[in-house]
Amino acid sequence: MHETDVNPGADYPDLEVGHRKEWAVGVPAILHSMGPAIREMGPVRTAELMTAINQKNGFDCMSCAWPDPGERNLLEFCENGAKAVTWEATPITVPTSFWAENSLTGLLDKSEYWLGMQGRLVEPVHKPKGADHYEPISWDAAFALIADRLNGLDSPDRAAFYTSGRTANETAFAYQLFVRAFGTNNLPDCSNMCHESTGTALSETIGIGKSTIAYDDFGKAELIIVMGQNPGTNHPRMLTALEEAKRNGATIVAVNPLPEAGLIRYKNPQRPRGIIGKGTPIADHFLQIRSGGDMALLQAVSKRVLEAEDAAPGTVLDHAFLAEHTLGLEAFREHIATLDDATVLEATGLSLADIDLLADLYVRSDRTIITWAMGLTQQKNAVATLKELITLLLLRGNIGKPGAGASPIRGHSNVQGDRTMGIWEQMPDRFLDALQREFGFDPPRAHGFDALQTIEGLQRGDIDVFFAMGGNFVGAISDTAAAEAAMRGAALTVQVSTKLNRSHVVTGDEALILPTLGRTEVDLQKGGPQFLSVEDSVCAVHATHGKVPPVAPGLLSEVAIVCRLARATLDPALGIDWEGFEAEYDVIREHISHVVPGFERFNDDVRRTGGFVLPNGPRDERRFDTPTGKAMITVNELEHLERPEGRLILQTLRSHDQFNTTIYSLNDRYRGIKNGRDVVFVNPFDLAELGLTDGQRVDIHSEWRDEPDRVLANYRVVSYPTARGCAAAYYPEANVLVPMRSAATGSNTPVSKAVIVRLVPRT
Ligand SMILES: Nc1nc2c(c(=O)[nH]1)N[C@H]1C(S)=C(S)[C@@H](COP(=O)(O)OP(=O)(O)OC[C@H]3O[C@@H](n4cnc5c(=O)[nH]c(N)nc54)[C@H](O)[C@@H]3O)O[C@H]1N2
Ligand SMILES: Nc1nc2c(c(=O)[nH]1)N[C@H]1C(S)=C(S)[C@@H](COP(=O)(O)OP(=O)(O)OC[C@H]3O[C@@H](n4cnc5c(=O)[nH]c(N)nc54)[C@H](O)[C@@H]3O)O[C@H]1N2
Ligand SMILES: [Mo]
Repeated sequence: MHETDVNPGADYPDLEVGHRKEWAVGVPAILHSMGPAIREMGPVRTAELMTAINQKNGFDCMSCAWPDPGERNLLEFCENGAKAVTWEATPITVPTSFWAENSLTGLLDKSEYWLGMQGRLVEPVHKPKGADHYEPISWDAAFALIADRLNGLDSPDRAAFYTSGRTANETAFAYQLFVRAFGTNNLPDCSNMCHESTGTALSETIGIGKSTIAYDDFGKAELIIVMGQNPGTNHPRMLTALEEAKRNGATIVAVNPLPEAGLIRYKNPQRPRGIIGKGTPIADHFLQIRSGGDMALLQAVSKRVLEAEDAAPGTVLDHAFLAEHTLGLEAFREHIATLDDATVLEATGLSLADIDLLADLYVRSDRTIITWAMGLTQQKNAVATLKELITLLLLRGNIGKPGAGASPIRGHSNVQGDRTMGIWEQMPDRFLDALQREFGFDPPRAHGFDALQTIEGLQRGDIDVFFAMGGNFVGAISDTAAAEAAMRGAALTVQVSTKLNRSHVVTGDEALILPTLGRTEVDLQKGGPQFLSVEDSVCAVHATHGKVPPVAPGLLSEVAIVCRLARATLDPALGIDWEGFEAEYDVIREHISHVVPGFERFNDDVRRTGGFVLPNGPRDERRFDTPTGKAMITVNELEHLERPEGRLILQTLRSHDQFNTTIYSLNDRYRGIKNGRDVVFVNPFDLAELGLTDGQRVDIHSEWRDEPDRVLANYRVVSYPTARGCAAAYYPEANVLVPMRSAATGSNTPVSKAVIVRLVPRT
């Protein structure tokens, strides 16, 4: 493989490595965030947008799925929210001349950063078969073309319809309806690469794949364990909630291979004390775990909980809860008794004192919340790890009581809502039955393809049409070279997008780009201005209203695109009122209220200030909708990564100035990186052991049986206090190191957080 094939623009001559920061957010961060906005958008548009983010009549910030507090600050956003808004609301647009001036071959050499910086997409464009350029096309011709190709397929299953998690509820519902009426369940989404392991583990154990807490529970917790998550960068407003919890007396423990800035210290920009001084130390305890060691840690803590109960019977376990609501305790007790401390120490890299401390804190706390994100979900053993996390909570009845619970922190701002609306390749029959009752057609029942299966389907030649509602599929999925080769095998690829990215330049024979409105923009339809809605990490649904005029005339909303495509493609005899949907989104909401539980009064509830919270069995009434009707305490064989001699465990993660595959700048301020992304963070003791030095240039090799090494060439080694034996590099560049077959057991999520690598000095 040619090393720059899939990582264009990866040369950073001005790379600087400075000191990492111990604190996060604070006033410098907010100032940082306003600079680019004011420069690009001017002070008036900036003020208009920044005062509308996450406000009651404003728009929902698209930077993450962190919930809004009941009481909102005037500026209810973070530095990274401001970056996301500026990135979308830029007045810069891609001119028509761009398409004639830039061939696809030329664009293949551009970085994600460069592509994103070209501005907003404003006209539909088409790349004909055999051509090396996109050229403008009318909306009607574009829809007619896609309809023609879809209806020409031998089977609807020869098309796949991807969704990225920014898509709002109403759009998602209309989109899955179109796809199922067309006849397939091939609905891969970004969640397959993200929190799928959470959905799988929680559905099996507690009967719902979502958080069991409400926002207010943070303020009531005695202990909060933050595992595998970097809130200072990815969910900055969570730090405010953690700070409040601390003020109320909570103890906070961070479990992470990296000492992430926000977890260590936080300066709250909303309060005077946050402006001066050193800020609040957030984590009381930091357990610097080895990558992939969480399953062992959770089992070890559960074992200690059971031992504490044996030492003082009746005082540690929540016996009433366990007897009434759970199954499986005895088998678990037997299994966990065999857990051996030596294996745990090896797997976690922690000391016995660390583990005893966490167990002691947990046994003493009556209300514990555990939060997590990608550090736990993107592991080979992710599903088993998360089942162990649930067991630990169940032992002391920490589900369905105030201040306690399991709290996956979602990534994309509506990734959770998209699932609620039916974006899933394996929606259960009760949803499909409801769809059938409401619309009178037979939805397909066979499960469709998830994200990795879609790439495999493309590789086998089983998929001809790939359609993406947002996102950057080839940029985000693992095994970049294989994914790109597969995508090139499609007959037609279609991207509905706000900005250019890699997925627009790696196309099928024929390709289309359909530009769309962003969340910040006013969405005017026949029925007047429309609003949309989203669901956050704690199952609260609220409206999002565009604020500024669209960046260009002629842009269609995502809803309009779905509705017009559906009208062009589907038999009108189906009788679905696509025209009505497009004119007035209340019509879509009315249908949702008949299909999706919890949305019965959707049109009223969504208009209430602050929206509404969806029902949640475990949280509301300790009801567990598993096949047994009980929460399941499971038995899982401990799995952990063996690290061969001379190798490191590499995780791929986000810098502070990126949103997934969107690169805002080449800096990662909290980690001390400037003007470059070609860095690999390694513990100084490991460097010494490997005979490497800080600043040295290396090739990162990932080794897989029966295939040549995968190589990420010419990276700068950065000596960094990560856990021993671990390393880190930025996603998406490092996707080349992860083969498709490296996926989590049970959820098929790419193992992005644990790649065994060898660092080879450049000569
Ligand atoms: N600004 C910004 N905000 C975002 C995003 C963004 O790219 N930029 N992305 C959004 C999306 S889609 C998502 S899913 C979320 C992602 O939010 P995060 O999950 O916080 O994102 P990552 O950068 O992948 O960070 C993973 C964290 O897990 C730790 N980790 C890695 N391996 C292990 C392990 O084995 N055990 C433990 N305990 N920890 C480990 C890493 O050190 C790191 O701190 O953020 C969302 N918000
Ligand atoms: N190695 C590695 N790989 C990973 C991860 C990792 O940690 N490591 N993380 C995984 C995770 S958690 C996720 S969620 C996926 C992300 O996968 P995706 O969701 O597919 O990727 P994004 O980079 O978020 O998509 C960005 C693109 O979305 C489009 N866009 C932005 N706003 C809108 C909008 O309002 N409407 C429409 N239609 N388009 C819009 C823009 O064109 C932009 O270029 O990546 C996964 N891949
Ligand atoms: Mo994500």
